Parts: sequence; structure tokens; C-alpha cells
Amino acid sequence: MNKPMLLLLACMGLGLTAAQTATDHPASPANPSDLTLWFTGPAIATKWEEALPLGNGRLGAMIFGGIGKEHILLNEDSLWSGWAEPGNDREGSFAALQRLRGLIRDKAPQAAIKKVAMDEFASLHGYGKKDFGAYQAFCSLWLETGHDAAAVTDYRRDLNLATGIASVRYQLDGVTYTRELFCSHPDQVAVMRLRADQPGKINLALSATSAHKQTKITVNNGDLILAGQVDTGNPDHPGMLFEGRWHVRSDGGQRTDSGDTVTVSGANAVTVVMAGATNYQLRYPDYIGDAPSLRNARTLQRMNGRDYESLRSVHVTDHQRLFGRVGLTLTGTARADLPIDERLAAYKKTRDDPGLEALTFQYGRYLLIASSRPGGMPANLQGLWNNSNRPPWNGDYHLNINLQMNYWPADLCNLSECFEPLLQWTEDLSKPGAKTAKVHYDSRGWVAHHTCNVWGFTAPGPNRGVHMLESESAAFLCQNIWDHYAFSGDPAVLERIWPLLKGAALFWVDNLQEVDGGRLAVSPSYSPEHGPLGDSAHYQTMIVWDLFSHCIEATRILGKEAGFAEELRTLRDRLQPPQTGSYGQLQEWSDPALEKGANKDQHRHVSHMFALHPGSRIVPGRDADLAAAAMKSMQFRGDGATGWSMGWKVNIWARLLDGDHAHKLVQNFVGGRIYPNLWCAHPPFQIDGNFGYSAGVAEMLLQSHAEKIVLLPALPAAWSEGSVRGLRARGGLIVDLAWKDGKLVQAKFQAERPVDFTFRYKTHEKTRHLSAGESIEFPR
Ligand code: FUC
Repeated sequence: MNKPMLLLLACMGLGLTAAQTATDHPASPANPSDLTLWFTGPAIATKWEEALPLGNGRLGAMIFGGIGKEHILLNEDSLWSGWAEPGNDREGSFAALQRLRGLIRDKAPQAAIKKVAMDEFASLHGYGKKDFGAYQAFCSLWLETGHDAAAVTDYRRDLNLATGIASVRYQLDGVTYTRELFCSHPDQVAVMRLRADQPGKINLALSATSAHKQTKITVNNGDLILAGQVDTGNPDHPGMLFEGRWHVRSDGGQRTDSGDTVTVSGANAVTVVMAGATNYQLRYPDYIGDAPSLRNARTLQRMNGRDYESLRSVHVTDHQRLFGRVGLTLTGTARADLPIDERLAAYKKTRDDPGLEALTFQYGRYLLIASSRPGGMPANLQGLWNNSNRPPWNGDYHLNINLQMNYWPADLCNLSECFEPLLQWTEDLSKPGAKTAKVHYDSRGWVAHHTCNVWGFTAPGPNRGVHMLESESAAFLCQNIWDHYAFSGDPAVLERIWPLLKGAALFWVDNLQEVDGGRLAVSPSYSPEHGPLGDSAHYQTMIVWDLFSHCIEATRILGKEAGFAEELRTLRDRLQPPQTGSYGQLQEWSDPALEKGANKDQHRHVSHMFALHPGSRIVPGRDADLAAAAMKSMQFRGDGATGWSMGWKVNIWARLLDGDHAHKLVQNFVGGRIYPNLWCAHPPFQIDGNFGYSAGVAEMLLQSHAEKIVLLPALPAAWSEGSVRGLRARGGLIVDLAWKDGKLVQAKFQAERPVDFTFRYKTHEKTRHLSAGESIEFPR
């Protein structure tokens, strides 16, 4: 037995002796260059996947790094087309639902079932209709420098994930020019600083454009202002108002305001501070708040003449407080010396750069900090970056996996604060969701369907396809929300989320349907994006099982509503259980006829894996047969897929405790499903895969979903040595780990609150109690 293993076993008190304690703390910070991605040239104008993303959770910026003309694409996360449509819920639809359920029970032809579903039950509004809207582009800032790109040398454009600052640097005629850009959460502005290493060399013309027709640009005392309104295409529903305002400060030189341009000549340096806002307010039913001009004026006033260095240091402190909590080092090749596009190209060939795999993990954390902070909207399909008024899938909130995936790394990767926008948005959504439950299902509680927006759309439909009828979305969101509580272990969080959980569960108490054999199932049900509309999809019953289980647990912890828990327990026991099919697979549908060809099915949605991840109904070791069936299904499904699906598969293989297979997906993702700026390629760009990937990497190193904390549950051979610092385990624990030769050599647990916990490494287990703030290390 090697020394590290001896050490571990000794420290766990398993009867072996050890005389040595490890010298290296697992928390040794990663080399800062490992947290930077860099390019040797500007992004191609038409390839925004080469530009570098920044964000403060609400304002987003993409820096292209142009030499003669810099382009900064700006976004504000609430800017949507569409409106809050009061008629979303279709009167009379409950009668149609009863007919629909009757047809499904009678095994009517799909055409007849779909006709009632689409023509009589589905909402007349929503996805694809004008009222539903789409996430909108905000505006672009242009900086003309007059520099000749052909004469420039030593160009570098980079993004430092540790500071949240992007910079561009180059030399021209013996002068070094530098630009820095960041988006500050505390100050709610985007800030840019342009400098030269010789006095009087900064010459600039600043202008702005917008992809919206109704836009006006003015200049007022050094402030460039772009005010606009989204065109809804419906005069009865005026579109959202928005405003971008750039405050330009020049050190030395001369500033000239003219028409729609601010010009600075002969300056030593220039600082541009941008405020951006809409008149949106996350508040059902009208979603309208203060005018954007008022909001921007307030934001800039709060700045109160503070200089660049002050804004920068407040931003860096804030960013590092979150980002710096987790460190990941995977020993081995780390081609940080290569520009990121070349590094990716090299990885595609060799698949050997664990440093890049770790960078991509941290990049997912970075993107969550940038796109989801308290006070802003949840990260949408593109986080908060958008260059089009018609982004793919509206840049909306898809609820059959995508939005949920966005938040998988939030608590696990120690960014709990970033979860807040999702929680607030869901709290608001539950209000229209209660109306939809009443009108469409004549039921208590709340419900949401396949796709949502910023306008509280929760109805099924419209008549675009049966997937629009997926009714598990509220329950699925409650899986994330429960985990948010579970990671904290904080009863106050549980009190807050209880109405959401209870409301989602009540809906299902009223809506489960009895199927053959007296079992309970969901009808109409559908397995994304796959199979018929019926009553047989396991995905939905698995989600309901999960929700009921969490509610039962919540009543125990909160010491209330024991009667409700009893009711849920009875119903849960009658739910259609997971089943193993004739190919040894985990069935996606309870109807065996639908499973024909499951051994050839490679659909990107693997929804029946919910029970394994993110749910915890199937746990290898505890549920060996079902876990084996899930593994079989995953083998059939294969290791290809679109970006988000690959991100999910990393998590699933980690939960199946197969580190090498999980790593294969890691390689497939990094080697084939990311763009030069490391954004996930569905394709096109879709951010969920970045978040799924980061969560998956963390799941390979630490799991805590099934009572015990499992250390290095799916460590691949390729990551034989490394360390991770600051991951979170359920119950309010921070965990640091170090390993060598594929074996754990050091573990540290730090408690955020009093906690009893059991941890396991391979077959060894220990139980401990820690008080709040206390920590324990092995070896001690
Ligand atoms: C689901 C997926 C698609 C895409 C879309 C946003 O419908 O099946 O691949 O990710 O969401």
C-alpha cells in the first residue's frame, strides 16, 4: 500500500499507523495564468463567439478588441419584446383536459389526442406568438481610434476569470495602448478605461447604435444617451423602454460633444462609465417599473465622481469574494502559454490538457457570476449575452432541462448568491402559475409548462407541438430549489421555499391520474422531445416522486403539516415506479411497446435519467439494479450529443460512479462543443452546457445527494493528481480535497452551521459533528 493511502486510512482511524502529515495544503491557489483566456487578435466582427463576455448579473458586455474601431456589445437582462398577456389561460380548457385524459385512457389514436390537446386545451398565446416575446439585443458602443491595424504589434486580448476584467493591449508607433473593461455588480455599471504609456495619445470618437428602430441618440454634457422602445408589433401593448447612458471622463486633452458622438482628443486616459436600464420590474401582473432614464440617473449619481481605480477595486473585491472560493488544480499539461483558440485546436488533437478542462470548469463558475446576481433576472439560454432581436429559441427560459441546468453549479460550486435570481423569478412565476392551475386544471397549487419568459407565462401551449404541454416544470424547478436549501441546511431558507414546494405538490395531489393496475401517473405526459402524448412517460412521475419526497422531508424539518406529508406518502407509494426493459435499459415509458428500439435510441434528451441526476431516487449501491439499467440506457444513448446534453451526461456518468466515462464526456465537450471563447456550442451558442459541465466536473469529485458525502466518487485515471478547494456539500459544508496517484491524500471539512455528517471514501466511512465555523482536516 502506498504512503498516501496509509495516511488516509490512518487518519480515518482504521487501525493503521502513520507518522507523516501532508505538507501541501489542498487549497494552494491555482497559477493565475491558468485562469486567463487570451487571443492574439481581435474577434472577427461576425463571430461573437470569439469576443470576451463580461457581466454583473444584469448588464452584460462583449469586447471584440478591434484596433481602429472597438466594438462593445452591451446587454441588459430584462430587455424583452412581448408583453404580459392577461388572456394566457384559456377559458374552457379544463373541459378539454377531461376529454383529453379520457382519450388517453381509451388509447385513442395520437391524431385524435393531439387534436384536442392542441385545438382545445393549449393556450392561444405564448411561445412563438408576439405576446411571448424574445430576449432583445440592447445596444453597441463603438470607439474609433483611427489606429492602423496593419501597423500594430504585440497585440493581446484577454479575460482574467479571477478578476472579471478583460483587457486589450498593443503597440503602435512606440506607444503601448491599453483598454480595460469590467461590469461592476456593486456599482451596477460597465466601466472602461483607455490608456497610453505616453501623455496626450488618446484620441477617440464614441458613438452608439441599436438594433431597435425606435431609438434616439443624444449627447448631453459628456453623456452619450441612447433611448429606445421595443416594437411589440401591437399598438395596444407598448413595448419596453430602455436607455443606455455613457458618461465620458477624460484625463487631459479635449472633449467635444456633437450630435450623436463624443470625441476626445489628446487625452492621457479616458474612462467611460455605462449605466443601462429598462422599465421592467419582476412583479406580476404588469411587470412595469420606473423609467430607465430615472434608474440610470440614480445609478450614475451614486457614482458620485469616484475615479476609475475606486470603481475597479470595488469590483475586483466583489468578484473575488465569489470567484475565489473554489480552486481546482488538475496536475499535468496546462497549455496556458497558448492563445485560447490554438489551445483548443491542440486539445482537439491530443485531448491532453487537464489545465484546459479545469479552466473550462472555472469558466462555468465565472459565467454564472456574470449572468446571475441578486437583483437581476435568471440566466437565460444565453446567460445574458445577446446580439440579436431574434435569438435562437427566443433566448428564453426553457424548463424541460435548460434553465434547471443553468443552476446546477450554483450551490455545489459555492455560488449560492447566484441562485437568488432564479428563486425570485420562481416566486413570481408561482402567481400566474396558480391561475393557470385553476383555469386549465381546475386545481390547487401552481404549475408551469415547457417554456417561460419574463412576463409570467405559465400556460400550456400554444399549439406548436405537444412538448409545449409538459406540465412538470414547476416541480422540476422545485428540485433546484430544494437543493438550494439542502446545500445551505438553513431552516430559514426552507421556510422561504416551503410555499413554492407545497404549491407545486398540491397541484400534483389534484392531478395524478390512475392508470392500469391502479398506479398513479401523469396524463397528459410526454418525455422531452420524444414519443407520444400519453400517460406513460417516467420522466414526469420521477419528478413528482422527487417533489413529494422533498415535501415530506420539509414537513419533518419544519415540524408542521404532518397530515399533508401522510397524504403525499400515500400518493408517492402509488406512483408508477421506474422499470427495467427488455434490453436491460431503464425504461423511458412504462408502456413496453414504446421501448421498442431503445437500444438504438440516441436522442439528446435523456429525461428518464432524472431519477439518477439531478434527482436522487436511483443511487448506485443502494439501487444497484436500477443503476445498472440506467447505465445500459446511457450506453445506448452514446457519448455524442449537443452541448447541453453532453454537459448533462458528464453529471450522469459521475453519478454512475464511472470516472473514466465521465471524463470521456469531459473530453468530448471541451474537444468538440465549445467555441473559442469557451461558450458552449449547442450549436448555436447556448450557455446551459457550460453550467452543466462545471456541475459535472464537481460531481466527479464530490457528491452529497444520498445521505453521505462521497469523496472522489468518479475520479478518472486522467486526473491522477490534483486538488480542489471550496466545493460545497449538502448540510452547509465546505470541502477541500487533494489526491495523488489516483488516491485521496487530504480532506478538509468546514461547517457553515452545526452539522452531523458522514463521509465516505471508497469503502471507508466516518461520522463527525462540527459546530458552526469549525473545521476538521484529515490527516490531522
Ligand atoms: C430543448 C432542446 C433543444 C434546445 C432548446 C433550447 O428543446 O431539445 O436542443 O436546447 O431546448
